[in-house]
Amino acid sequence: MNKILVANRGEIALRIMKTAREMGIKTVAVYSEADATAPHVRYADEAVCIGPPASGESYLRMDKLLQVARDTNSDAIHPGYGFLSENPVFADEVKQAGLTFIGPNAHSMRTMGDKLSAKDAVGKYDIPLVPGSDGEVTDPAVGRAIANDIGYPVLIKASAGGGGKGMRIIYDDASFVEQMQLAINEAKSAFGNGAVFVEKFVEKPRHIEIQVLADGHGNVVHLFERECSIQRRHQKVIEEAPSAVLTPELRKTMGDAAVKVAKACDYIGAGTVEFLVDKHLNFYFLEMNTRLQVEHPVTELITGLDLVREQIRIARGETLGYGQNDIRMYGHAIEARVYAEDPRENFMPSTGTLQVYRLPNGPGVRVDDGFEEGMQVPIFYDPMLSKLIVYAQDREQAMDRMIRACQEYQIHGIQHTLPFVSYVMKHEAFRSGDFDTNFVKECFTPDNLDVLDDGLADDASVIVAHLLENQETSTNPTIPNEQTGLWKINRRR
Ligand code: MV4
Repeated sequence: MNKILVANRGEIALRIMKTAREMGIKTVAVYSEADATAPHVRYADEAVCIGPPASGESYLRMDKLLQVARDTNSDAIHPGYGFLSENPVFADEVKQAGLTFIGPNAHSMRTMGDKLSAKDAVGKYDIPLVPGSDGEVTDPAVGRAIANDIGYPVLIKASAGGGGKGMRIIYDDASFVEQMQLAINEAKSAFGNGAVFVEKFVEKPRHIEIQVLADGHGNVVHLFERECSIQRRHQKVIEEAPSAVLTPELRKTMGDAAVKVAKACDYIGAGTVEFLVDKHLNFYFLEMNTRLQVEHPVTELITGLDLVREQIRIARGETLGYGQNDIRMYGHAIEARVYAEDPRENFMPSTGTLQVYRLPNGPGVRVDDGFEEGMQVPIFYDPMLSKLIVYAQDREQAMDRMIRACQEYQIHGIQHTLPFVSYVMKHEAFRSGDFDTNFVKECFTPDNLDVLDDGLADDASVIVAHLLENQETSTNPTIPNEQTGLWKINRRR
């Protein structure tokens, strides 16, 4: 493999290119007109514009991506996450064009992309599933009987849904039939597939996922878990490894189950098996993500493996070269997704220019990002600015390190979620490890931020003072920076 086309943008495009470069492999960036000045474009050995800003006219255009791959003599395509990463048609077309798709085969994507076929595939193995219907339910009377059997509340899920889309919770028998009809109609219009199934609603679950790696020679291992329960509206905000609640025994049991899930769909590459874990630590298979995930760095930090390197090695046909017993985990890693969103305004997307953008650094701090000071944050894509990842000996030190890194990280010009991250790191429920997927809903209101993040008021006053000072001498206000010394003089922390 001599040249990889990276069919993505932002932090993940850069992340992939960095490993490719270490491996002596050339990279090709593709970019939309909105990303012409983006770091991933400059980092690549070659870069080709593939169209207007809208994803549908650029990053999602299979024909253009394949054309660029041919024109540049690329021999492989890495899809990153999102966009075309879990599209089986794209995986097949890449292969038909004589290129290597750095990811699983289309069969695995199809099996896991449909929730019913996923449950069907893993049901043949000894993997715990949430109690519910055995397959699709079309007759509301049948669904109602199942619901009464397993007990309310129940969830109706669309087979073609996922990531929280196409779910409907039902609390009582009286509303079941009507709700199920609505769920079917919704699934038909949203996904073009009306297939639904019934599951017991697991209340206050934790979301714990297992990273797996499978080579093309039948070797499958797991790389332990990531705890991803801190999320809002099905968007993860904080992920960590290991989970504060898994015992070594449960870790092994869930890891073994995840390996079986991978085998159930003939998986090849890096994948993630999602489980729900209830308050009694019962776990249930939920779905499998057939891509490299946003939160992969926490696994890299506790295992010492480079997941992109493993993906590339597997795609080249190499064997893993190690077994389950060779893989160890050390220390504790936490990732915070930094979004261009205002945590004080119900996480509304915030747009603008990164007028000040200074990274934290020092022991145990990693930032994966795709922005630089002075850049506009484009409105066309995901509002994630960066991933702030910390690593330390244990969970306590990792949380303290995250708080320190949040203080060092300077982002001005747009609203962002760093104050929220600090808040979570100081919260008793998070510190003790006693939290679930309802944490944000139950434990966070915007009022919390101002009390705990005393640095923000300082930041605001420094900026206002500086702008006022500047107005007297210039019509062109500058931004406070290290040269002015203002940060150091005025800040208490
Ligand atoms: C559930 C559940 C409770 N019981 N299934 C949400 C996304 C999709 N992957 C499945 N999801 C859930 N399925 C049963 N039977 C609760 C959720 C859920 C959730 C799961 C993982 C992470 C965050 C979540 C937030 C709300 C609901």
